[in-house]
Amino acid sequence: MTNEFKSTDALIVVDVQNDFCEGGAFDLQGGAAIVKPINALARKFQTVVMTQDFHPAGHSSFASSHPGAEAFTQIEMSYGPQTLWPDHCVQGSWGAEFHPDLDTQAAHLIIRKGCQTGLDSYSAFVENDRRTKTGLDGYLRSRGVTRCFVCGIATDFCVAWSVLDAVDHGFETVLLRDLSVEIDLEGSLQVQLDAMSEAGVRFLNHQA
Ligand code: VGL
Ligand code: ZN
Repeated sequence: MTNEFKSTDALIVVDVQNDFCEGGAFDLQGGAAIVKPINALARKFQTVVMTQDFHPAGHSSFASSHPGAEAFTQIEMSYGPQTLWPDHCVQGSWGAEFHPDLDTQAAHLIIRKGCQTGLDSYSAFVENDRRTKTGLDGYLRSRGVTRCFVCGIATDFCVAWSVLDAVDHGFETVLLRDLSVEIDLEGSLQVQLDAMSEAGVRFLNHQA
């Protein structure tokens, strides 16, 4: 992989937070391993954006907020289907903090998402009602960014939704495949890899 990134390139680091890594609410294996390579990569970009999943307690995406409902099942919200999750990334909790080894000082912008009780947000660009914007599109455009490199957690949820929205917003988009970690819920990883591939996303292995 080339070491030369352009001033029109941005790195978007999605949800590298304790709850998505080993020992957190999702306890995904492989989370910790992507942190140091992401730090090294971030130093090469002139625009680095990190996202932070940041829910109030009692968030509507938590199974615990819906009596009788189980995590990893789907319900219908006013804005469409919503997967229910274990309680995670609660504002002020350890799980919501970035992984302790993530070099957050490399970030020019940190976007917090999923902050409204009744609305989840996977994408770094638009929340799950597909109308509420995070402002990232305008931020990137005003810095002259034309290409987005995306990595982080989870490949098949927040990373994929961010990647597909980056394409929708007109950015050339690259998924850093080996710097992303998946949840893989009932085949969701393959579904999203196919969707990204169909959308014209380039897959890149950073360590190759
Ligand atoms: C995520 C499920 C719930 C993610 C966030 O970062 O992919 N997944 N909240
Ligand atoms: Zn969440």
